[in-house]
Amino acid sequence: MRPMNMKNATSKTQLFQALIVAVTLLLAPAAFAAAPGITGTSAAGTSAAASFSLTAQDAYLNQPDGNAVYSWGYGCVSGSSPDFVPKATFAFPPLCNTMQVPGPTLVVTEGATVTINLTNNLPTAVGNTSILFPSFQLTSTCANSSANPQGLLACEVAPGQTITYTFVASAPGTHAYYSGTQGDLQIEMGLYGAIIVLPAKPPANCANGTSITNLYGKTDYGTKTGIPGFPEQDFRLSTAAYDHVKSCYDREYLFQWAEMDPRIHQEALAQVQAKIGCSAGMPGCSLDVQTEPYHPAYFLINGRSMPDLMDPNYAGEYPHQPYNGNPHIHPGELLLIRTIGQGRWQHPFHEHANHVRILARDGNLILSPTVPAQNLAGTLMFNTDTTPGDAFDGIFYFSGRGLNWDPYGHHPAGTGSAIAAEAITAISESGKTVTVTYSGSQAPAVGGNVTIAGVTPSGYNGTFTILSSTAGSTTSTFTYADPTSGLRAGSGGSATMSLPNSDSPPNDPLSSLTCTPDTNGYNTGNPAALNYYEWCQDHNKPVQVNPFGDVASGGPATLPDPNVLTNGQWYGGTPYLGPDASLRASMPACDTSLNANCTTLLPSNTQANPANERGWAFMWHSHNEREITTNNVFPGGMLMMLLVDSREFAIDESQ
Ligand SMILES: [Cu+2]
Repeated sequence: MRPMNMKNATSKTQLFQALIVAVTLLLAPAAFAAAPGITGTSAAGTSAAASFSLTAQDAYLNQPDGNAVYSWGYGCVSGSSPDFVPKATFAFPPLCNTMQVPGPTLVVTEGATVTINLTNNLPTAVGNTSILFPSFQLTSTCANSSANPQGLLACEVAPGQTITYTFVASAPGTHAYYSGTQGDLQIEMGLYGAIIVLPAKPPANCANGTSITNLYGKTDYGTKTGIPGFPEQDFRLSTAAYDHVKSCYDREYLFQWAEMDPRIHQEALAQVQAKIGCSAGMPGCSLDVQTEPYHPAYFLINGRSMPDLMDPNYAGEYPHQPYNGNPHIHPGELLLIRTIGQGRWQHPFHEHANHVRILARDGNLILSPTVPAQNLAGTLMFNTDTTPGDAFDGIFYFSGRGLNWDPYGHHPAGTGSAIAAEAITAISESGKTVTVTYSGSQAPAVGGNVTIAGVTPSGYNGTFTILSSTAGSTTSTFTYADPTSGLRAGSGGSATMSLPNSDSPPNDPLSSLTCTPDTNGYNTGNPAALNYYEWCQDHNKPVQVNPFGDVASGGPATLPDPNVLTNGQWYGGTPYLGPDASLRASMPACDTSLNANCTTLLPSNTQANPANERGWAFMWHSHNEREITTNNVFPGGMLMMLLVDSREFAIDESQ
């Protein structure tokens, strides 16, 4: 946790803001995780009673511009030790602070009797608070006492007092909870959260390995091909979102959208501080914060803004904002998107890469009127608006179908050879045949490509086809036909080419896979195959381009200048072009007087990605441009990146 005074100091200049954003983007690890929450006193997966002890308190929320914004939120009462879910191991220990925004995600099972004890530990001048559970019928009655008076919308709890709400978790799905007291102020200040109700009887087909496409539980996955990280931990809360055969999912993420107007928060803080020590219910012991006009400057997903939301769940920098927003899937997997519109505004949530099939709204599964037991009827949406107080569940998947690019990054030659950049020790020309001698004891394949860079004169630099090659004990040679006339000899530089039998294992374990299309065009014959669910029409059309990838023949794409197109480490709106993009982004310094085409593109942009990661990044964001800024600085606000990685890359949701 950074000290507050430091944060405030750095917020003073735009320069520092920009720098902090840039540095944070560079350092942000690839972090991705599920829908973390707490289960109260009964375990998830049972319909037994679930009891939660919550408190409402104040604290400060960290924003990427350096601000620490005074806020109110629900949390776990001091000293309580709830059960955290999912049960898989997180990189940072799960934590339920006494105040967090959003409030703790309450995970219960359909049919459970849910008891929530809420203690009002907000500053006395704030007055009463409460919780509304808009999807459920309360079974508790209101005492209508001084401690628990009946309010306009909810039974409330006076300062320092506790109230108990009970209801039966009747409807599976994603639901909101939020303050039912002075909502224009209390929800704005952060008093909101989510309830996830898991189906009591998830359909059997959702666990049998045919309906699901993910790699969880496929114990031999990766071990056969020497790929670390498999089997992956299972971060799902269940195998199905509803008691319906078509509601299976492979991964799930919860996104709560809300905005903040810092002026309201400053006014609340000033009034709270001016009334410290006042007695509850006495004249003057209340707030009069103007909630109009409304000019939000912070646009939050799960209480954080870009880029903070890409940091891990429970990361120490955000003691009161434990949940991140960082979806991550393999091609073909079914991603359950749980979304709630909190706050006051509607937000145009746009999922790039594919449309989203709406599964349910506020826990109401949308079924076919003719065959409801088998078929769903939710619409396919380009943009899934979030509406205040409204939740939806949607199913998303990405196969790469129709892109004309292979998201698996296969090597067309099928050799699995390693790429090497070798130092050139001599270069000579006879006729138009160039002989290159380089350090190394391996010869590249004839017919493969080599890219020469840094040679003087620069006419030798470029990408050429190898005509012949000879391996030696310390140096080896190859030849190519020079399209430039008049050159005699050169010096310096390096040659980048594919070399067989490298000491390192083949860097592309997918290199010699076959793709056999089913009737829909996907490779689904063997669920254990590395390229299971590949769209076969694009097989062997890798995104990596020689010399930066391991594709000797080059690929269909040329990497854009990251200074032009990137948002920090991610390629904004364009496919992330694989691990070898890092090489280009971090090329050693070069002398443009010797080679006009050499570039030094620093700071590098993809270094944080694991070496074997190759996939695609897509912005998932608000389509309101203002909302992808933080205090008017881009990038920020409601912006996250969906990462689609090929199946050889083990997705670690532990962060
Ligand atoms: Cu968009």
